[in-house]
Amino acid sequence: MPTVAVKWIRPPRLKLYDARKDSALMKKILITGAAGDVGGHLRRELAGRYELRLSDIRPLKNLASGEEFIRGDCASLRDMLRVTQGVAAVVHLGGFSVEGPWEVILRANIVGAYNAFEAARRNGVRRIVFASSNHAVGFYRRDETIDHRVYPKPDSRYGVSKAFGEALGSLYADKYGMEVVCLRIGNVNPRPMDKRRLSIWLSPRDLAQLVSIAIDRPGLRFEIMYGISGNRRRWYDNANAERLGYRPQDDSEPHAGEVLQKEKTGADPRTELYQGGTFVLAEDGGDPTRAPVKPQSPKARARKTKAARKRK
Ligand code: 15L
Repeated sequence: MPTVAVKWIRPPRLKLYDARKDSALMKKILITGAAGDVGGHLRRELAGRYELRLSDIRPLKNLASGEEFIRGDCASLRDMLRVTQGVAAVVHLGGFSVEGPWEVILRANIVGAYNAFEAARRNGVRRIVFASSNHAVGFYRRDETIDHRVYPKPDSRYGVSKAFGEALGSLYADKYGMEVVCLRIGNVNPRPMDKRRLSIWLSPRDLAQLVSIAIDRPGLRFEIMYGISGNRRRWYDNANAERLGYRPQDDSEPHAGEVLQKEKTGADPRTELYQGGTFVLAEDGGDPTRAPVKPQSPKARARKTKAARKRK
């Protein structure tokens, strides 16, 4: 039988597909409250992984490629309906981020959280990552280790608003089949700031890992994870986050020496007893390491915006 020479043509090398380079396949994610500190870290860490729609009551300049900005107030359902349109998931950071007067907490955090969930539901956005806080459980003592199943023990009106957001998430998951992940965030910072934060520190890259799990992990219904790094001094058993795939890369311990050396003594013993620290006593502010956040009435905000427009 005559032999036929078959020329071997090498098939073109298969390129591994990198969805991150193809914006058509990147998920579009909405981050509310994107102008805040946590939003800033998240934008940087998530750049290139998702298309980012950013929203805030404050204007946001210097957008990077892959980012768009739509101004919106989470206390307005109309605004929230506009900003949640056409996204794959919402990361709700918006609201007032420390203890404040009831009217402010009510508007920004209680009404704000409701609007975020309700607008997502009406627009068919199934997944929501809700930025809860360690202050939802701040009245647990520091000599206790708590996990995701404990009942809330808020240390402030702010903490109550976070427990409310978690409860809302549970309702929207059970009643409407939404997929909700609540992150009880400790303190996001490039480095831990004080003794309490050695226990609840969350590095920006660990934050991004948690948020990515919360956005991408299939088959979730309602979950609570603690937003902390792998701190040796933690007060939380974060087994639920680990079960969902979280492998923290950072631990506050290497910073402990420096932090403890700078720690001022003489704090009120009640703030030392509880995980929430100064929030357990605070009537305003709650976080002495932050510049006071001034609550603004809608009227004052409108005046400011008008003045800024005139200046342009
Ligand atoms: C929070 O929930 C606040 O948003 C943040 O500003 C810090 O105060 C943090 O808690 C904390 O407990 O350190």
